[in-house]
Amino acid sequence: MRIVVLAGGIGGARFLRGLKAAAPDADITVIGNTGDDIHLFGLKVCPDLDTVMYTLGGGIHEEQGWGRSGETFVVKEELAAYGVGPEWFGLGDRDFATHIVRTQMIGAGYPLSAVTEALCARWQPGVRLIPMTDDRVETHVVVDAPDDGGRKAVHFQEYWVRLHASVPAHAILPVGADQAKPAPGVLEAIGEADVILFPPSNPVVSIGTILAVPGIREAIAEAGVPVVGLSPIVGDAPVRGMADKVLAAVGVEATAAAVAEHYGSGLLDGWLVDTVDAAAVPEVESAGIRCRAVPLLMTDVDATAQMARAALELARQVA
Ligand code: GDP
Ligand code: FO1
Ligand code: CA
Repeated sequence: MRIVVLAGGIGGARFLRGLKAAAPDADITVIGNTGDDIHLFGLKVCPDLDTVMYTLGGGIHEEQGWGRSGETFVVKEELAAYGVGPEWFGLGDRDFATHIVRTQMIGAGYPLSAVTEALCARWQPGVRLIPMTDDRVETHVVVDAPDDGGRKAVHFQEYWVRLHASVPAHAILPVGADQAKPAPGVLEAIGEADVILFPPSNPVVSIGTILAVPGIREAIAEAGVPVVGLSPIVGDAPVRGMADKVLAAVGVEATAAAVAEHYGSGLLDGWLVDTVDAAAVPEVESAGIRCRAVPLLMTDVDATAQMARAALELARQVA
């Protein structure tokens, strides 16, 4: 079975670990979000691709969910001693090596998709990980600019890591997405898929950004195979992160049903909500999306594998 998964960082990566356990023989292609990417200290950092690669490759900081296990921050401290920031972004020494290799290869002319493949040769994630695009896309968030009473756009990482998503987000801008092309292999994988899954990733700044690359949404809608998603919203709140804030910025309520309707029946065939949101099932079904309520907390790999099985079962039912 060929499965295509659109993934952000932590939610996508943890789901993939369960999917691999549930479908060990499946051929899994992951289309990763690169809208969170940021250039720092002359290096290209790809948080969501790295989170997937480290999580599936056994190098992730498990409790934190991002960054490397056994990490140290000597380089960051030394940069700070020179007065070189930003200090608010925690790049660790082990992680630095990944960004150095990536930046060096890009400088030598390799596209990000080829670089990601090379990095994965070390980590062996057990899936084919492809960035959504080789072109530069950066998610920016429009916030208030208190100094002049107006508004300004900040990089998504600045909104999330420096500002802790504690200021109102007025708009989410996937800068460069409209000019971006799907990376080699993306449309082919979608066209050859037996099933397409949306893990419980952020619907706006992870999956929404991938879908903003011209051609990807259309290819999924026209693939003619089941498209099944799992809600990142449980009990009217994100399990973690800022999905409620960025959903508000695009005018969508932070409920499992509203997220399904935001994707819409033109894209989604099936949707899983958590058992606490079972009351949302009729609303989702009346929007033309088959819906089931099952436990959706990724507390461990077994529980997550159970979620993946439920998604594949729903895919069979909507096929
Ligand atoms: P990020 O890039 O690290 O923010 O990760 P993703 O975009 O892949 O996923 C973030 C989303 O995962 C958030 O909106 C969370 O609510 C959701 N999430 C995290 N853990 C769980 C979980 O155990 N169950 C569910 N249903 N969603 C989760
Ligand atoms: N998240 C934080 O909350 N603080 C950090 O300092 C931070 C650094 C960082 C470095 C590398 C990396 O791959 C991820 C990092 N993250 C950090 C996580 C990152 O902001 C998030 O995973 C996402 O991009 C949000 O979706
Ligand atoms: Ca992310």
